[in-house]
Amino acid sequence: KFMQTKKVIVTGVTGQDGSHMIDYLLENTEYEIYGTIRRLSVKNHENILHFKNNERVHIVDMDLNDAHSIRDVIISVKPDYFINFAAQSFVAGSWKYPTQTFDTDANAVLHILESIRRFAPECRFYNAGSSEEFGDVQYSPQDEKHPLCPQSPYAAAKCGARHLVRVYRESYGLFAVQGWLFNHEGTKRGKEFVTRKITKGVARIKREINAHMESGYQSSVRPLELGNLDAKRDWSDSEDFVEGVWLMLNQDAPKDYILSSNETHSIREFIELAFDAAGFHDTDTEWRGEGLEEEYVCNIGNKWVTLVKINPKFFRPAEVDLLLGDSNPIREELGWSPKVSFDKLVHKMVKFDLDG
Ligand code: G4F
Repeated sequence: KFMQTKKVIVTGVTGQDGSHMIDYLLENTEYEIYGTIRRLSVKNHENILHFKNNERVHIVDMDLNDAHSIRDVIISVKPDYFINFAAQSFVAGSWKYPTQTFDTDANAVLHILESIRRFAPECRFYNAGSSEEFGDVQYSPQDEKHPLCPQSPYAAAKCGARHLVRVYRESYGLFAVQGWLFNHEGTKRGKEFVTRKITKGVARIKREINAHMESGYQSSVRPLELGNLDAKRDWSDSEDFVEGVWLMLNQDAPKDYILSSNETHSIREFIELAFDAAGFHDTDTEWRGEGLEEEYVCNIGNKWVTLVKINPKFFRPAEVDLLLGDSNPIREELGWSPKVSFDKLVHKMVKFDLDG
């Protein structure tokens, strides 16, 4: 008997996670994939170019801020899975665009849930939840029972979406889950996020120094400007996480899980490791000064060059000081395990930016 192949809608495919999710589905399933994109005046298709012409991938127009467009896509595709990675995901930006953030990260989730309930009630739904929801953390490591203490409009929107997902699951029996994803990075990460900003900055500085060394002139290296270096994050590789998301979607009964590395590192440590990966050895580098005057410097040819300095413009109105996840439940219950360590992740990102 003819078995119709399953259909998966993935939103946010021009971003890091959506792009990796499509790669994962192409490699590990035979399903038809519908990647939704929002029309922009300037195309941002860099992360979808490699699968854009694959016959199993259909790129469709959909705008999360337009409930009609969500409904139309769900009615016409009749998906078996709907994976929502699209979001205003930059925490700092959420103070500048709080309404747009709430519309995209919370109200849009309500529109998706309503359309699934009405037109595709068997569809399994995943919404991208965030460790930012734990915010002002009460204890470490954070587990699935940790209270929601959002510190930004972004995190508040994600908490709103989490409640909606649970309410729709309990009210209508939808298979709807929302993981708590701790920070996840990689070579497709946007350059406004701190990890990519650092690895791109390291590569630029390395090139500038090399150029100056060749010309015998070293004075105009432009330092990398950052905000709060004391914050600690639990960083993983985004490619490891899309597998965890797929496991969550295919468990027997819907349950929300944490995805994390179970390690935490400060921004300062990320900086040190990234410069080290580019050949700036710790014997030549050091931190100097305090507070706004703090700098990371390097001795090059008996001359101290500033690599990193503080710019208060990157401080946030409220900060999440420490994130450290406990992802043991998904490891034990669904057999998920990350493959890329913190060290490997930093090396991979630096190498990519040095080569690029
Ligand atoms: O890289 P970030 O911008 O990521 P943040 O705010 O932790 O959020 C990311 O992870 C969340 C999961 O935990 C996701 F939900 C969210 O969508 C996003 O993917 O900032 C990390 C830390 C912050 O403490 C920030 O204050 O780095 C600090 N930081 C210091 N200087 C900086 C900078 N962050 C950025 N973006 N730029 C700086 O110059």
